[in-house]
Amino acid sequence: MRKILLTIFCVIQVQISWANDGYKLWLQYLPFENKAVAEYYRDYLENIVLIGNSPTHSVIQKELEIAIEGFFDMKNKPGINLNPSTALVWIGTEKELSKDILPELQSQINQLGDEGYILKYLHGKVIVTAKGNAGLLYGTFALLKQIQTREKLENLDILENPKIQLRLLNHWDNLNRTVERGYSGFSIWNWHRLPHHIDQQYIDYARANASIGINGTSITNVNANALVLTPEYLEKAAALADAFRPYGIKVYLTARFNAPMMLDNLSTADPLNPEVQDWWKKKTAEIYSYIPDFGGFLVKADSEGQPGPHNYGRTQADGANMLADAVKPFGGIVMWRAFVYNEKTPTDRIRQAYDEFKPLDGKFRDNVIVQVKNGPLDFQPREPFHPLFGAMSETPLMMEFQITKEYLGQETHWVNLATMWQEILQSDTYAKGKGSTVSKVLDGSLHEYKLTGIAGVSNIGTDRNWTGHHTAQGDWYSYGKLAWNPDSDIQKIGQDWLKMTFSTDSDFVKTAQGIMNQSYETLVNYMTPVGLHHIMARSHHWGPGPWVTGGERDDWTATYYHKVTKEAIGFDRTENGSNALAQYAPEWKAMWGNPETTPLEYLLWFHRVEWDKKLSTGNSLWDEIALRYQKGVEGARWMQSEWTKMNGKIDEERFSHISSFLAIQVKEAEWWRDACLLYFGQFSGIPLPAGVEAPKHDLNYYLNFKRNFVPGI
Ligand code: BDP
Repeated sequence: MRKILLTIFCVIQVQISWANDGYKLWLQYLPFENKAVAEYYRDYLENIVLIGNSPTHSVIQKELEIAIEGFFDMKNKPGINLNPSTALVWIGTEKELSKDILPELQSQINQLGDEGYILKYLHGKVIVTAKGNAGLLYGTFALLKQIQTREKLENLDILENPKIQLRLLNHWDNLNRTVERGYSGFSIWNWHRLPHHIDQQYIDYARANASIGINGTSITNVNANALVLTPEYLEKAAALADAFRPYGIKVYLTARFNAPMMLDNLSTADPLNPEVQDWWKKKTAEIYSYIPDFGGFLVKADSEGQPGPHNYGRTQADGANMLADAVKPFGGIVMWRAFVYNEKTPTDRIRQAYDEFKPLDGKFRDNVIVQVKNGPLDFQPREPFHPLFGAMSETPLMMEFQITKEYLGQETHWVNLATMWQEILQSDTYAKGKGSTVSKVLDGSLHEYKLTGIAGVSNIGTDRNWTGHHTAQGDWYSYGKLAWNPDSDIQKIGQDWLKMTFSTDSDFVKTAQGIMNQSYETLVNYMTPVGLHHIMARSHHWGPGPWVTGGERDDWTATYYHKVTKEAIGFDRTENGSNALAQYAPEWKAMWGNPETTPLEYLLWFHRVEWDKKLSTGNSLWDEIALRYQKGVEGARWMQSEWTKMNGKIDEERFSHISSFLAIQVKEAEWWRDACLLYFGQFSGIPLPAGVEAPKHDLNYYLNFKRNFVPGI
């Protein structure tokens, strides 16, 4: 048994750093703001005993050292003392804890799962314990969070288990280091230098993820390149897996469905062909020889040009099961995406995934989990929850959220995504009566899923602050927290993140959180109010494009979705139209089937409505749309003016960075409003209502507004 006592002998000097590039994310470990606070935590921090020996214990020790260096004066680094007699904080797994402590905690320890932890104040000591090493690391981060957010340690009595088993980031990173829908620089995976160079950024990535409980990462784009399955790249992926292992993070790879043809010239990729099945079995065994704890495959098939089982007249279950059989002997899993749709299928695009997957319920192997986007279309600013949630009682489903802001202003708009995610997670599927929320589907409690999971499409890149916008770090953070517990309180998540990242100043936290709370509705208002959707520019999806029409695929245009005419606008998805509404529970059909009872947020998602129709607000449809666009612009201006008040409350570097992005956001909110109202106004023929500012330019200006090399494609 190795015992390490971290001791600091230092004079506290509060120092405020005025330059901060944001690289440290929420692991800033900012210096204590005054002597009293410092003295309070100092007793604990200089008397930590960490018991045990493993690569994870080493990273725990390192993290404590980094934290202590941050909290206190850099000149007084912690020393190491092997005498634990004065220890006030004990960190050790169940096996490692002292026999004196254990009996009192046994009943709580019995409630722990593999990754859970306990933080408990007991007889004058803080105990951090867990069953396994990952839990111990999570518990240590939880303790550090308590200190970062200035919670008293004497009240500690926390027992946490993650509610979802697989908590993944999905990187849409290409092997050439571009990132599909990535707006924060290039891919952080430097394939050319791997496997020999393990960049510090990989370690800091693992630290950040472990601190929020993320335990898996799929490192390559779902639009997959088969090359990642070759020895050249497996060696590199293995080096990343080795670096992440002490942090409890497994590596997953995307599998290109026709890899047997591309890599080994097989004549087919038919999942029922024995030669193909054999190829995947051998390939999988090879992968495990490089990465013994390889997590498994993530697959996009039969969608947007990706090959898949449809090419051979087979089902999605046939395809998924073939791969599932290959990874099964090694304990791996297959995450099979439900984002399957085709322009040749004559039905409404948003109903195709349900139509395809619902009949396959119960036909997947037990190590397959179907990965479903939050809404039935594609990460729009607002969509109702995906109707597959609640509809697949025999097949585990996992959520796919998009952390990167493909359709939400990309990296320069401040939008607190937790607000949107909570709206989805708390939506009631009514699958088993009232209270059958999406969160209960995901945590497995609703249908007793044996496998549970959630994925977030990463917003991380080589930008110095990782995510482009400093505030987008908060989306990564809150994603992790909601993945751990999808019923978490997002206000608490936001406060903790602000305190850890910027400042514990209560005025700052209150104002910044006020901005965050308004940000989502503000964005929906200036982009896609009243249920409008898919009206962004073609291909790069940045900026407005309600006029986008024609081209190779109708279901990639704006006109397919809004169907504007001089009389009306909107997509009728009731039984008189595409009947996509039929995929929801009767409670929703009753509410959303009638324009009078459909909340305005979803009105044009489900209905075609005449321009002069009077809505519940007393406004005509046209006036409502126009007023909401205006409200969105005013909301963005309000966010900007609130932020201005924060000058001097945090470091100048991040304050100014966020200020300049807010200026972009205001400009782009005006652009969205003006372009959309000018375009739709041609059809409605009704003047703008009072209170809506006149557009800055004419429609032609917006139609011809082009930018080259918009990132992310
Ligand atoms: C869409 C993106 C596209 C992705 C696709 C997917 O525009 O780049 O490949 O989703 O999720 O949102 O597969």
